[in-house]
Amino acid sequence: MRPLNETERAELLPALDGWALLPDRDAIRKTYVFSDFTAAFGWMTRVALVAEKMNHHPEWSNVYRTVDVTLSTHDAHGLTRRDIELAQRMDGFAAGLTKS
Ligand code: H2B
Repeated sequence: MRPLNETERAELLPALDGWALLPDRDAIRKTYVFSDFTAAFGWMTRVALVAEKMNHHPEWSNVYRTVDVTLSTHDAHGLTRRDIELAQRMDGFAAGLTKS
């Protein structure tokens, strides 16, 4: 895995919904707000199983119904296609569950 190049970034990042580059490291971040804790933790459980299968794990924290997620590929020291793929899977599982 190698970090995304400029062309790939220009194409892939704007297509993501609600994800933003961090100012201080090569990673993307999104905050999900669910209807309640059960929705938030249920979503985390589904994501965790996919992440484990992908062998690609999020940096995340949960407070009640909010889940704050940062994605980066540690082995590549930056953003790779794997982060984009996990972001898309997360958004897919969150569809219809978040308040925005
Ligand atoms: N998750 C993320 N986000 N980045 C990685 O580089 C990574 C990972 N590497 N999960 C995997 C595990 C690696 O440490 C193991 C040994 O395959």
